[in-house]
Amino acid sequence: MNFKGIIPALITPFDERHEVNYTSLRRLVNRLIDQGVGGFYVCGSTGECFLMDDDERKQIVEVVTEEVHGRVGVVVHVGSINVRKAVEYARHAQSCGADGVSSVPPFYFKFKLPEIANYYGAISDAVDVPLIIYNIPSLSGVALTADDIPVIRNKANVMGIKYTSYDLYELEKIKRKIPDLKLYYGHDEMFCSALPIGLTGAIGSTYNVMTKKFISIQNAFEKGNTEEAFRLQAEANTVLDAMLKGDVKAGVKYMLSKAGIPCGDMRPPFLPLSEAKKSALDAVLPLAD
Ligand code: MN9
Repeated sequence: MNFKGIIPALITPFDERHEVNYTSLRRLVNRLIDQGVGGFYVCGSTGECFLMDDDERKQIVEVVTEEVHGRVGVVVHVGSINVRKAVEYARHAQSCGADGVSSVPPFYFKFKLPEIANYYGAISDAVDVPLIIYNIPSLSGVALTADDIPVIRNKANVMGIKYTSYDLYELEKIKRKIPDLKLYYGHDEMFCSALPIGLTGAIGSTYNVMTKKFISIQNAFEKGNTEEAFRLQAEANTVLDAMLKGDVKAGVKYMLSKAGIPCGDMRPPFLPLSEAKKSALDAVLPLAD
């Protein structure tokens, strides 16, 4: 699967009425491919998936796969606490030509590991494309460990993990104990710190907008120029610091809108970005390029 390097967790552009802006979505996809992204992660938390109608989630996948047209890999997040919905989204993603599917573990009811494994098994059984586990304990409330993943793998065709946690010790354990599992790191602000563990790629919100910066970080690291890689990461993190004062996704949308791709605000109940937070972002914007 052609899915590696810097991979945006695609934001969902909205218009003034919070309806999906498909024109901006298509433009964003093309701009990001031109900038050198190594794939797209569609309808994830950054894409506000849990605030979308079923039809919208599907239409976004249809538009993105059509626009990408095989130029890079597309993985669709199909997560839903309702496994029947997750299976439906997965089948639909495959029918659109997606290269893989991904999901957060089922949440809210505090499911046990065998239940989580069955959830992934049901998705995997429904499609031929491989699965990427989405581990994001800060939002899902479920922290999957190196010991948990083989249990899930007994039930599902898991090729990788999107790992959005600051716990790099656990990530190293995953690498050591499951060497054939592809690692996609998910915290943009620690990309450089996670790289030496051996990543296939990184999937994150700010790769929608600080794309070139993060590709440069990866290139510097691969050339052995760690100092330069961390210097660039520090610049990116100055922007991320300002973004993390609000919602990162709102900051990404604001920056893209300023760059000529109108993305609107996040969907309610998220509040729009305050003027103060916009000004704080404006002040550090030159460091984003
Ligand atoms: O998975 C994103 N995580 C969340 C990706 O949305 C919670 C990241 O890209 C973060 O937005 C970013 C800031 O913490 O690293």
